[in-house]
Amino acid sequence: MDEPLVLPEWLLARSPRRTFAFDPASQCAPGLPAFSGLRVYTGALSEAEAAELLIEIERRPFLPSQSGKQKQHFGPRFNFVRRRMNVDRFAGLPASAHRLESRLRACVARDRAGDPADLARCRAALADYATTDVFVLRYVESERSNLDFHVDDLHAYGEAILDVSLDSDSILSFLGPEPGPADPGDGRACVRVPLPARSIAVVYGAARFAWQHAILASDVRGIRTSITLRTLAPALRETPAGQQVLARAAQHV
Ligand SMILES: O=C(O)CCC(=O)C(=O)O
Repeated sequence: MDEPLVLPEWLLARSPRRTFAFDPASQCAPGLPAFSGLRVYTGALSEAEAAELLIEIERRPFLPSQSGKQKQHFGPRFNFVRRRMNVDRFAGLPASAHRLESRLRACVARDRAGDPADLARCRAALADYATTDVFVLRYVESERSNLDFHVDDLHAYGEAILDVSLDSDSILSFLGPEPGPADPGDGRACVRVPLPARSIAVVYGAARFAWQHAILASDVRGIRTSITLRTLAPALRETPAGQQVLARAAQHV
């Protein structure tokens, strides 16, 4: 984005002195070594590839979603509160999901940046990953669409989460855990991660499990379309329903 990484006032009030920028060249937040578990690959898709994905997305209907967003979903449905999975209406994934997974894997295979232990953790998370769930989200600036801070459900989904940005630049904000007694008075750290159009990000490790993430309404310019790819949690994969999900995820719709 052209503008500096400015935090909205309510977030600044929560974390007055603890806001850090993520640097994709070194795959870390240089001011905050404790933040780990995120890699962003800028330019991972060509303009033609992003345009083709958007055309494919436009052919399918969007449904209204929370916080002014619209969505398309492919995968089993979850009742997160009751920890129930329903496979009935899951027929398969768009073929592009597997291509995006392969592209991310190729980026990670070439990656030499940052802390080798963090890179090893990323590779381990991907060794245990096969896309079973695709969420297309559309954000509209004039609707003040946003994604509230959350951790992706741990019972439903495995470690690695892949996030593809298609048509506009945005920022993914991460909010750290409450500081412990040894770290009093500083508030929660916030890491601001630029997600340019045509980038693919992968979240794992601490960023996946210990930090919450969000897309703030003030970080949406025009229309933003993202594709989030997830895998079934390991414990679910071993169940008969999980096996069905894996088999259906290999089918194309
Ligand atoms: O829209 C995005 O880029 C992020 C989506 C996401 O992280 C989520 O749905 O949990």
